[in-house]
Amino acid sequence: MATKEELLEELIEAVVEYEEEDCVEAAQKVLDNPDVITPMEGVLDGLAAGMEKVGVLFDTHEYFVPEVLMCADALYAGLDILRPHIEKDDSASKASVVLGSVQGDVHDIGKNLVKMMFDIAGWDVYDLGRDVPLEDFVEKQLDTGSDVLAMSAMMTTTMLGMKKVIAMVKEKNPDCLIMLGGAPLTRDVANLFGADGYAESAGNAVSEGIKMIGNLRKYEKGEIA
Ligand code: B12
Repeated sequence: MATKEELLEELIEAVVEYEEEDCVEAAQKVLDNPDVITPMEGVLDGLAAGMEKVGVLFDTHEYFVPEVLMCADALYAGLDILRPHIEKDDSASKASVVLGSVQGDVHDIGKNLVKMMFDIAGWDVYDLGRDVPLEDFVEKQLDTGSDVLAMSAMMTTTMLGMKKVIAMVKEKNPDCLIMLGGAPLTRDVANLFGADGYAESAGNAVSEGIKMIGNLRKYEKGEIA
């Protein structure tokens, strides 16, 4: 019987080698081995980990745009298999989030994984997509009254737009909680921009969201200053 490490390695390799069919097969193997690995582990420690390796190959100029896009196709093919088998937590108290990649930024693979995590956690997710005009974040947050506004940026240039959105949203709705993420961000930068939260990966985005909401409620009750 295959070990968890072997199954993860197959997923990682299929993404890195942009082998869509292998990725589908590797994802199917994950489903066939429920005692060894969960579909969620397959997504986060297999597919997403593979894409992170692709990032390194891109940075070192071993891969270029076409390869990266084919790797993303392989990732999504695996995700199509695994995603339906990740149970949605309907017991969780409902919260809502407006989510998108900021203006000028077409990177949305990480954002889509974050979206999936909020979905699974039972949140209402309003996904604005990628390259989202800054004003659209403000408009959608006000329209939906979402608890959280979450923005993704993968470029040092586009992340500056987040600061503008935060100022615009906070002016109109100071209670809206804002969470940032994406490779060039750090918790310090998020704080500096005036955000309420930051998560470095999809795996901890939901817990960060819950923590932010909990803090706001405690603050409203006067339990924290
Ligand atoms: C895939 C990719 C692309 C794809 C995007 C496909 C798509 N649909 O997303 C394509 C080929 C189109 C592309 C194009 C470009 N790219 Co590009 N791309 C990448 C690459 C290789 C991987 C990014 C990725 O998907 N990683 C995998 C995912 C799973 O990880 P992630 O995105 O970091 O997301 C995780 C966390 O960050 C976090 N997270 C992400 N968002 C959010 C949001 C919230 C709220 C939270 C809580 C968490 C969170 O959770 C995620 C999952 O755990 C990176 C290299 C790298 N090392 O990152 C370059 C990179 C981001 N690209 C870069 C650049 C410059 C470009 C281009 C301008 C041109 C170019 N030179 O290729 C263009 C145009 C981009 C534009 N206008 O937006 C640069 C950015 C440099 C910078 N610091 O500003 C990078 C870093 C490469 C480099 N070293 O030059 N790119």
